[in-house]
Amino acid sequence: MSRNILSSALSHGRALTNAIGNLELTGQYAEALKQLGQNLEDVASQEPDPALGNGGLGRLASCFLDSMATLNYPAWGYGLRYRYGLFKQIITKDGQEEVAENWLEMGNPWEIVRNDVSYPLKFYGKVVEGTDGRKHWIGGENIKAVAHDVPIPGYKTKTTNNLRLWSTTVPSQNFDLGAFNAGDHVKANEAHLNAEKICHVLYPGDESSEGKILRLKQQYTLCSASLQDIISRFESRAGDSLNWEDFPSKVAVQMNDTHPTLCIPELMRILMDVKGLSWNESWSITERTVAYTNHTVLPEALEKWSLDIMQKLLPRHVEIIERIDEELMNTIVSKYGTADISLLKQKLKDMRILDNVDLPASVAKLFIKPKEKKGKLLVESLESIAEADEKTESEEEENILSETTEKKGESDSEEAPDAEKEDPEYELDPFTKYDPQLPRVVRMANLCVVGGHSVNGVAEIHSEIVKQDVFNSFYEMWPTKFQNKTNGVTPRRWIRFCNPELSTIISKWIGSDDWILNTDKLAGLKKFADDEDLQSEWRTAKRNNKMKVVSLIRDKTGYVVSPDAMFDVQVKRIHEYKRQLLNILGIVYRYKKMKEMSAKDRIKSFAKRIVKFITDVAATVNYDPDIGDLLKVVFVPDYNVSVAETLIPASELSQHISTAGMEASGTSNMKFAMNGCILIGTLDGANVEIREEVGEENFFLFGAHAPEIAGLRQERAEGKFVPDPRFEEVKEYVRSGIFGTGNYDELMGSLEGNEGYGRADYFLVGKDFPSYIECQEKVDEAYRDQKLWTRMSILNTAGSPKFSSDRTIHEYAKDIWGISPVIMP
Ligand code: DL6
Repeated sequence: MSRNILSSALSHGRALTNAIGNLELTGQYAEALKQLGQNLEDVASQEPDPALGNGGLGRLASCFLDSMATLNYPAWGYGLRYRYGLFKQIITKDGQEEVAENWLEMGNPWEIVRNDVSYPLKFYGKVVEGTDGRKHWIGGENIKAVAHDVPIPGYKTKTTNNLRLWSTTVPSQNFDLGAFNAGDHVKANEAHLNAEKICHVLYPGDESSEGKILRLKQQYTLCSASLQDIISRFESRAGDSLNWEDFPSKVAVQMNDTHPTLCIPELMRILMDVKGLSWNESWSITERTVAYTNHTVLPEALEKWSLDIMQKLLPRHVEIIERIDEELMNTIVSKYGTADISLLKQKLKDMRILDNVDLPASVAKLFIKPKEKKGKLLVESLESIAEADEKTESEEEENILSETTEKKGESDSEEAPDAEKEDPEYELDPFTKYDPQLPRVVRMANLCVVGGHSVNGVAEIHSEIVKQDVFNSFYEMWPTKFQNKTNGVTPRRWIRFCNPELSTIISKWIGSDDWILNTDKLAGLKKFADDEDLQSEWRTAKRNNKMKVVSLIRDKTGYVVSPDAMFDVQVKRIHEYKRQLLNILGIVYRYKKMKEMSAKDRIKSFAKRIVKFITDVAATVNYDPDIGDLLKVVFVPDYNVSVAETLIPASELSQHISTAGMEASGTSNMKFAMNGCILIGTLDGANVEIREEVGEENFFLFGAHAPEIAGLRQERAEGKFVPDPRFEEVKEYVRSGIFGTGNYDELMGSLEGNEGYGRADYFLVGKDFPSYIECQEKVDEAYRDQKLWTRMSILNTAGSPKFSSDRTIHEYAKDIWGISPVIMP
């Protein structure tokens, strides 16, 4: 049995401290190093963070791998071995500079290169039908994927799972020796370069068509190599008793977002074209094997691939996708019938996998309408629809794709109705035809929902949005497919190892260190939340962690910050919906107010353009003698897991301030809460559940709620929004040039919807600004009362048991993969 997570990104962090921590050997290891004249911290800091991911998606996958090994689940991780990360970030006076992140420069001692485990892959070429009746994909570019294995040791267990990363090269016979010897060294190396560049960079730029092709090649490499590997293990274990029907009970493939969607047509291709199974057999196996986790509701982040590019690169997969799409359409027609033709049209538009691609004749002919007379459609009834309408709903659900498959033969033989020729009074609704002005695309998320047996969101509110909004038509069709799996983070890396001092205090007060495996025990801290001794130890640990951050900031930026100030932190990829702009404008507002106050009243306390704005504000505020230590702003460059491990334990307040309904979950919010940091946030993603768990009095809430957002946007678009004077004041202040010569007019304009500045404050910074700064005032007041603050901090840790990835993985294992732990003998 194996359960496999396929992820385009992984954010592992350093391996050494994690490995010795999970083996419970940290003390002995440090002692041994000491005898060699070294210290553990220095040695550990030599290890570069693997640059295999850049955000929450990849970090979640790494937490899952830790939990799967710790809980003894037989599971593998699969990913790509990128040579370079996204980029190394350098901050200059002009803003962000990006240079290649060469994390493999000194090699990687944690990987085992498995030259004995490699698989052939193909791109381009054509499809022919063989004499055996099977389709054969021939010709094209041949490459090979080579496995690199990274051990994932569990905590307090013998289980060590495997993370298999693929690199790409050419099959050895492809080296063009002739060209090389003839002196054409570039040509001789061309095939090598083409193959190897697939794994050169994490998320390569995809503005150009070369970039798009490269990304699609990456996705296919991940899917094909991993599936070939999984299948080869299944076959070798089955031996003589190989039965493909057993496949879904032995294997699960979890697609971490849509990047591995090609698993669906690739598994179909292998089962049909290589193993000789029928369409129906292959579909049934694929559908029961594959499951999909959605990680975003942003329409622009739901992947769409150009059908033309895909057709060139993966011709056989496009044939398979076309057929899945056609069968889906038949299913939709069967379910909705033709009584309400505009409903049927809407459902086809929502759910089709292919967008802007001709409807097949059998479906198109349902949309014949009288010429010129708009609105009313004449419906031609098909026998097959009448038959399907008689079926019960459950029969339909079970047979959804297999029954329509049998009808395909019939529909294939039908000629496209030429309405004009048959009757000049009638014409096909234009929506049935390809519009050459628009691209033809494959909607990967739709393919995932159709091909997977389970679809899950990553926090309760997000899973509701997935059902009620993003995939509502699919939810109506297959309600039981949809579920929620609230994210979690591993308490090993994210408390025990990154915050040893706090961990020791927790274990002392709870009476054991069982909480590392059973976070429910953290709730035992609640009864001591007001205990002065615990409070004092808790504050000392926080302060010691803050001292580490003082050094980190000095080393990375040159700024000297005071450990007496409140450490108020936002760590997130920069994106408009995460509203770093709201945060920095809040800071500008505070700065302005401080400048206006007498000294004794003061208390301590997009993409590139936003980075520049933040660093410009920092440069002004931090050198302002009127402000001194009362407010410091630091942009920590080149954020990664190791930086987070220092920053999070030291944070006192953290910002989770996305526009409600837009952050799928967030996982740093969980890490902060576990480490006794209090959250300021909107009712979004996992914030909602964190607030429920830690208690609403221990969470600083502000901002509009998700159901209000559409109405507020509408109000804004209609010019009915009246901005708060404090919001106007802060924008004016920025425009006055106080933060240097940078052009902030455009940035501020984007919050107003001035002509030329795009969407009118789509993320509602202006709307939430007053409640945000008022909430910050409540934060300041609470921080003045250090007893109250420490109590809130303790109750955040005590209220965070739910957010262990162990809980999340147990839920995936039970509800999606159907497996139990297997203890190593
Ligand atoms: O589920 C892990 C992580 C969530 O915590 C974040 O809320 C979500 O933004 C992130 N999603 C992605 C996918 N792409 N986008 N955008 O990274 O997943």
